Amino acid sequence: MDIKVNPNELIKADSHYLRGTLRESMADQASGALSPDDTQISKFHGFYQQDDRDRRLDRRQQFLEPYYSFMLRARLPGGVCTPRQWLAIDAVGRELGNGSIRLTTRQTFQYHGILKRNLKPLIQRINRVMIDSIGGCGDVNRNVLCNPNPLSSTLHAEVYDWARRISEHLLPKTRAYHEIWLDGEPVAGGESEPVYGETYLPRKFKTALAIPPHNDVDVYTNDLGFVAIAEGDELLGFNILAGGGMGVTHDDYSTFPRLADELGFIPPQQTLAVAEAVVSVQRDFGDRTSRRHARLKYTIERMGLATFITEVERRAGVRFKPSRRVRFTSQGDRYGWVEDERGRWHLTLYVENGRVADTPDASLMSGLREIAGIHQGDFRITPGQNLIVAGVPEGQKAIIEGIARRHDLLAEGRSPTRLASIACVALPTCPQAMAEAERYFPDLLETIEEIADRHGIDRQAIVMRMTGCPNGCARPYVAEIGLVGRGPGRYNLQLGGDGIGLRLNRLYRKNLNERELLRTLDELFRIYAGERLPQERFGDFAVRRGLVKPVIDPAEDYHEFP
Ligand code: SRM
Ligand code: SF4
Repeated sequence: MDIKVNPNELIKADSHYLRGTLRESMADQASGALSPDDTQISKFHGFYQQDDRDRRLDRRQQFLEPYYSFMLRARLPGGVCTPRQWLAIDAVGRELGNGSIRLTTRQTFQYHGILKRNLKPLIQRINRVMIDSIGGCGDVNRNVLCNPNPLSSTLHAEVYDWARRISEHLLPKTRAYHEIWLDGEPVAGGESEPVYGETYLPRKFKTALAIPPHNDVDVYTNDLGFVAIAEGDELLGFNILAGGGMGVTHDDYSTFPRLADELGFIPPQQTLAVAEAVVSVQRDFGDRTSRRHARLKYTIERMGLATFITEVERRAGVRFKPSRRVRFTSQGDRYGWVEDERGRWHLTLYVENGRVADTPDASLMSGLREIAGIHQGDFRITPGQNLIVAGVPEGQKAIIEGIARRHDLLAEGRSPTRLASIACVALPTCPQAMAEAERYFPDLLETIEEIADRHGIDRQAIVMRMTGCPNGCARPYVAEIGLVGRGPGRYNLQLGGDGIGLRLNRLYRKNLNERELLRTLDELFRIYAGERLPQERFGDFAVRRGLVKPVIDPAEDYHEFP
């Protein structure tokens, strides 16, 4: 039988380990774009070609090519960077990007609006402060998540170190990035990719490390998860999870979000071997014909969990022990000051939907620059698109808090639901967006807050997440309320997450416009306010009240209506 591989597989195979014709594309001054094949290869180097969707029609009417620019995503394991690095990130965003920095749901930052001619200088500038964008995007392991807010500094440091080591271990080994962007010497002789091979993975691959009881990294939504098991400060090992993922295609019942399965427990020294084995099983068994079905979650569904585990054990040379018991209690960021065991302080700031910019109404970018100018610890980007000023000595607390207050970076004064909520980028840069998210969600939330207030539930945090399409970049399928873009001004309403990221929500109403959505939420909040049990979360209520059924097997019944 003649099985057709996806065209992306041929592009990767022909790219000479991710070089493609990027040099030629970059040298072509007649267009602001890359060649079509290079737009695929560029993702492995950390950037996407985009065009400003607000300007599409205007450009077409003027017979001009779309207004092309690039989004670049850095690699920043665990979201950690130094004040010196932040100052460079900030300067580059102002000088070579669109004047803003976007903190992402995977603890790194993106620049938007980079013109083709500015890509190379930009990559060189961030490289000077030891930041790269290798594998920021593309069919490889992406930025590795790690709980960013330490209470136990020793345990946290150890787990973060594993996040860094996994990220390094799973980096592509090709020298293409260094040659093309950093003017490195071409490699003499042949190259190889010991982990990935020359066609890399069938699809993107995501890894996260969680430190219970906080599930701020939404560990179950990743292809590969490590849940730290500790006794006091001592890291005993990890429970390993595999097969999580969010992306769905509207009305395609063969696609579904999925929470990861537990494979078992391993001691720390087996971490890299297991990570590599999971990646290699996905490399060899993942679907290379349909990108829609190529993530590890579908590979596990096809192979069966038991066969998958046996294959991972064989390749890693390990035997999983039974998973240890863990308890997660929260999914979001812990705002404000937290003190760790060494008496150092960590301040989680609020950055609405992760957009760091100076606008007529706000001066977040200037505020963070001012903090970076005096801060002696480091910064940590959170999986909730916020920023932690970490490792502040007692003597500097008041100064840093003063600057944060002046620039409206503190959480105080915001509703608990707003603080628990996130939205993806969507329009105008995201080519996949069907509806608004980042630009629209803050205003919509204002009306939702008024409704919550009217029903007396305004002190209750509800984890709410909005995306402009079903790809799930703000992880909306593990929110108590998910709003998933379907068309201009229209959203699917998902209900029933548990607020800690251990339960998928389910479609409640399809394709609502703003009026319908607000009316539906008004009615739901009224019932919730009247019938909830003491301390009962909104998502739990939605399930108990039978508004939606819990998802038992996503492959079987995710798309079923209540
Ligand atoms: Fe995402 C594609 C933005 C986290 C699932 N995502 C995109 C693209 C690159 C659009 C595209 O294909 O051209 C978006 C760029 C928009 C822009 O203009 O910046 C985009 N994704 C983002 C970010 C910036 C959202 C945010 O507001 O923070 C996040 C960057 C993460 C990072 O730093 O690496 C982001 N994306 C996620 C997550 C959440 C996570 O990983 O924890 C998911 C769901 C988890 C998952 O992968 O299953 C996610 N993004 C997707 C998908 C669907 C994948 C799938 O399996 O179906 C796509 C589309 C694709 O891959 O074809 C996508
Ligand atoms: Fe774009 Fe969709 Fe991701 Fe939002 S969820 S950033 S609209 S791909």
